[in-house]
Amino acid sequence: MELPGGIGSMSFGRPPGFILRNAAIWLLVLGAASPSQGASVQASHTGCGYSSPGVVSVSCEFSYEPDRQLLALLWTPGMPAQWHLEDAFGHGSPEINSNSQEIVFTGALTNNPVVFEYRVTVPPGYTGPQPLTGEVEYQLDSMTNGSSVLADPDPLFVDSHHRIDASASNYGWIDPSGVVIVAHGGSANFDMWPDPYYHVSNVLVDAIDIGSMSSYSFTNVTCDRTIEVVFAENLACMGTPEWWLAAQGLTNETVDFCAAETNDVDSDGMPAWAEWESDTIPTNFGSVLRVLSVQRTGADVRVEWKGGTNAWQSLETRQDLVDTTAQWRAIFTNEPPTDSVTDFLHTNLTSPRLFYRVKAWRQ
Ligand SMILES: [Ca+2]
Repeated sequence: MELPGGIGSMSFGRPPGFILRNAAIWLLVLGAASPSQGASVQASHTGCGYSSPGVVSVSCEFSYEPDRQLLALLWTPGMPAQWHLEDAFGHGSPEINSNSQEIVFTGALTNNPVVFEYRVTVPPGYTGPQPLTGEVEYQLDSMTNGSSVLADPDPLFVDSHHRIDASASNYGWIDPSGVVIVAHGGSANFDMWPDPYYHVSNVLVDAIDIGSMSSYSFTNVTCDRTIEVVFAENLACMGTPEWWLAAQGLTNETVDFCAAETNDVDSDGMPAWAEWESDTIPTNFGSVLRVLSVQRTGADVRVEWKGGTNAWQSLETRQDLVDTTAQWRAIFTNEPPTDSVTDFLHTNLTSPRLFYRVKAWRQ
């Protein structure tokens, strides 16, 4: 092993002539040689896939305690036989050393983390997952001897094929769905199909929202990928869900959704959009949000009303309808599921006159 120039005092704990065949054993030997140096370092590498023949790129990162100086670094990739370490570039001017086995750093190691990339040529005939390892020797200024870590993950698997995980929220589907296998560098197209009265709200590719679309194509796939489609309900002009208007039979070929939501087909005084908000039936005159009675007994008032069962309700009161500075004030909030008939006792009243109203809404 040759170390980079300028650090001749560096001394690794590996006995001279020790031949590394098993990374776990090597780590054990070094750990015994440097038991209490207390360095906090982390090495990691990422790579996705390869074609055969072709090239695989591996991104590497080595980080250490921020108040330390990195004196030396040596990165030894492990890879399938016949795979060839080609070149490297990044922080510290990494180069492939003369034995084509190790990456040495010929420049100043002033970055923390040290970030670099190396490339490996893959000969013909390889398919499927292949392991890559990274054995990292280093010395910080706080250490009398060098030490080592294995790059995480150990091993890193790269693959000639990749998977695209395709999934959909409720109210639609994506085609194809589930796990789709794609060759390295290949393509795959996905179509989004919302249920009736729904639309594509968001498409997330690798968990990043890229907006709304009816299809999406991956090209030059070099890593595992994900795609997820989220559907949302279509809303008429005033916010009433189209599926609800259709389910209530309020639309036909001549009535569009925005007209349907303003109609009051059961003549109960509530247009369809208000019946949606209060969860009452827009085709049933008796199903409507309405105050049934207001009864005063001494200083108490009992208010009774009817409505739906799956909307929020609040009972509000006000002393004066003319005075614009007077505000409606909520005295009771009814959280769904509610009873279809509710009453509330307003107690210890001193005002000679009070008005009440009931409000309903969906969340
Ligand atoms: Ca009704």
